[in-house]
Amino acid sequence: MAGTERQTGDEVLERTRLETKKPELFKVLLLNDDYTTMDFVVHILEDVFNKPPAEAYRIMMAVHTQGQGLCGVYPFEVAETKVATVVDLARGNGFPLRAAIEKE
Ligand code: TYC
Repeated sequence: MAGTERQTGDEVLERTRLETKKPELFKVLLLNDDYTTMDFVVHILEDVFNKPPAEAYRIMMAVHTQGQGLCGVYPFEVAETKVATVVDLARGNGFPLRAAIEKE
């Protein structure tokens, strides 16, 4: 029989459960440095990670005082794109800001 379905009499049993696997999720972390301005990091958190202003400021201060901070959790390709966007914007503005991906 073609495909993955199984047939018993008139019934076709579909293997729906096997096709609804959740994607693996990855954390995007911002890393502290001594040169990127606090204002620029807050803008990144608002514009790239869609954080409201107070939450963006809180995350920026967490990174500043603790070395790193969680910006969001995404499927791998989204996480990769967020990191690339952060690095592109930072380099374009002359800042060494870095971001990292970590498996959830
Ligand atoms: N430590 C930086 C400063 O004092 C601010 C900063 C915060 C930089 C968060 C990076 O991810 C960062 N200007």
